[in-house]
Amino acid sequence: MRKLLVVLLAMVPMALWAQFAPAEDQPGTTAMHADSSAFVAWATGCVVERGPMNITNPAAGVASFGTDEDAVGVPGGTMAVVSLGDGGIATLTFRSPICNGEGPDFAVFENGLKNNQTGLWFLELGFVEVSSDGENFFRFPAYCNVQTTTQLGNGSSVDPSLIHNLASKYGAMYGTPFDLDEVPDNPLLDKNHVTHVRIIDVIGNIDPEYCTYDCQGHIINDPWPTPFNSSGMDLDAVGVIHDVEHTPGLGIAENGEEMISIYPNPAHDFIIVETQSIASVLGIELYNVIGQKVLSSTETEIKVSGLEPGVYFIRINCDGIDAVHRIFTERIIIK
Ligand SMILES: [Ca+2]
Ligand SMILES: [Ca+2]
Ligand SMILES: [Ca+2]
Repeated sequence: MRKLLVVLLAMVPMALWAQFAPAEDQPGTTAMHADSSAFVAWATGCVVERGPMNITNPAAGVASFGTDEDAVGVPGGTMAVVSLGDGGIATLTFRSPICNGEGPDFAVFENGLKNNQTGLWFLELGFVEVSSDGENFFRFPAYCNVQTTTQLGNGSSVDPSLIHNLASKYGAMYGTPFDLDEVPDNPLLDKNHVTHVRIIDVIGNIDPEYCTYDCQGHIINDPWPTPFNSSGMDLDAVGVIHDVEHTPGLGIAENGEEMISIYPNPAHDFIIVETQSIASVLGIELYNVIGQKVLSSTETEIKVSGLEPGVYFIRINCDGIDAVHRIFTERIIIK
């Protein structure tokens, strides 16, 4: 009886943690194989800003395994990757912008490895951010419920079900899916026109001086140090599930015209929002470049002569005649 109680008590902390989808070889996984027919395109461009091999010893130099090209196109597997180093950043671009369809919209591939002794996985995690203008990036709320008392070392393994919304949750050739619905709405992000995906290596050191945090404020414990040329997250590919090119009708009315047109742009005294096949405009808002709302209206003719000249974003919230709710964001200049 006492033994049972001990076992039950030991399970309590586990029950407090939200558990997420399990490893790719378990039922209920969300892992997506590289050959999945769900992928309609792959990243066409990648620029990596390498991080140090060891953030506590930058003089030793940066990660150097692979090249930016290794993250472009289809996944190549374990060795066809670019290593980011501690805190390194990869910014990927696409021929057609990613849009927010039903379920996951893209997936990130890394070269995680199963440890057959522990049954757990060696994973080098990365934060994932998206942008619809290449300037303002928005992070997927990341969860990592791995313990934070003992530093995971190189080669250590963890249970992927403790991890959510971090790249490299799964092993080589299996993508980790990301659903744009999970990024909090922001007027500076058009989820139906995502042009950039950014992956940022989770440093993994649990020392508060160097650590990184998940969205709950938990330190992310990730294998560290990895003081060699393949340091940090090893990016293989980014696969697109929903993009504008493969989603006919997104923002286009039945007669082939854009559903929203905004003019004049640049504007001086007023902006006119013209709609096509829109049942109702629920609201129009104008934001400055730092995301402050400067104006809101339900009129489609908006007086802007009182605003400081500069770059703004107009956000139009509406229902189409097809009963689909849409948000359009456009950059406008006020002179
Ligand atoms: Ca989606
Ligand atoms: Ca790392
Ligand atoms: Ca690595």
